[in-house]
Amino acid sequence: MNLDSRIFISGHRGLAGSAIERRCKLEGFREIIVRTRSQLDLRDQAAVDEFFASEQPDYVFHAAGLVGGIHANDSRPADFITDNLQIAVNVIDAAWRNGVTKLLYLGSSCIYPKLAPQPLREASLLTGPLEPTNEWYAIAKLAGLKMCQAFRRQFGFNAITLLPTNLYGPGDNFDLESAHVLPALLRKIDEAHAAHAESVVVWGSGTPRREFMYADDLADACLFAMRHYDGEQPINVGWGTDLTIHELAAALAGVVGFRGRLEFDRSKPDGTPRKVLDTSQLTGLGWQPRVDLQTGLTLTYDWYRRSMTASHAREHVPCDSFSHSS
Ligand code: GFB
Repeated sequence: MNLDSRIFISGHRGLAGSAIERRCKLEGFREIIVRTRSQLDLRDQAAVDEFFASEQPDYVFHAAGLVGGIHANDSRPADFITDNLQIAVNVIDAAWRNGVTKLLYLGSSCIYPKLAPQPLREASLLTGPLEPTNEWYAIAKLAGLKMCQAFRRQFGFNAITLLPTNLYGPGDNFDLESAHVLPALLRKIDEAHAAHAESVVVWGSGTPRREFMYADDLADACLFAMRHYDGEQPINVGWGTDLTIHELAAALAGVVGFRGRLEFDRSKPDGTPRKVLDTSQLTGLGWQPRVDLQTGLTLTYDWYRRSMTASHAREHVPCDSFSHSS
């Protein structure tokens, strides 16, 4: 891969994809190809084939997908399995068919069996029942992972898979119904603080444990793996350390400066009790994450405040003096 390589980043407006695009620009790549969902619907096979035939990318970072937190996954099973299957099949097939040199496919730590031994090792994939709240998404992502392996075996296509832990950072989704836990709690705590509320509601018992990695660290791992890993087996990407949802909420309250109470709504699902990754494969190749949780939370909150302030400013500017781009 060199600075004139043609690089397609699918899902460049998402949390992972936007971090990968940010990193590729920082490194000075001159041919970064991106498409919004309205420009290219990755569920449309003919459109994807036509895109790859005309754009001829050399490398693909596949970060697109229908993603969401526990509530979104649990309430939209058909969307999560169908969209993610269609996207994976279309992109992987068209990439191989159009001579892409190497494709990096992003899975997720939530595709492991619900009760796999912790920390999660890549060999545990497909060894037990999945977490019911997101098995639809997990099955689709596992199918994409298996497709990468099948195209390597049958056609020699260099497709690799990374399995990141729960990500967070600038560009995350803060919609309370579809968001992951970290951005959802950050927003709820920020709004409780601004409203001088006495408490904030945390879903579930607060006892599940989660691992979190700053999105720019994932982008760094993606560039590293694209350059240095050519194996068939998926590789975990994370810190290998976790904390309870309760501890996360307390850490977020500390960053925001909220001193109210945390209340736990046990009518909401806890999901998988724990999913901390064994990161020895990737560290064995020489990669380490760099942004620790406290630093990452502070950076994310700073970004969140700036982007909320900007959007409020947009809302209050008379629309004839503000050009709306589609
Ligand atoms: O990030 P999250 O929604 O999904 O985390 P998973 C869910 C955990 O956080 C559950 C608790 O234990 C929730 O009870 N939680 C507490 C909250 N408050 C909130 C809140 O306000 N919003 C949310 N969303 N959770 C996801 C998968 O699993 O992991 C996705 O569903 C994806 O497919 C992602 O793979 C990485 O971590 O349980």
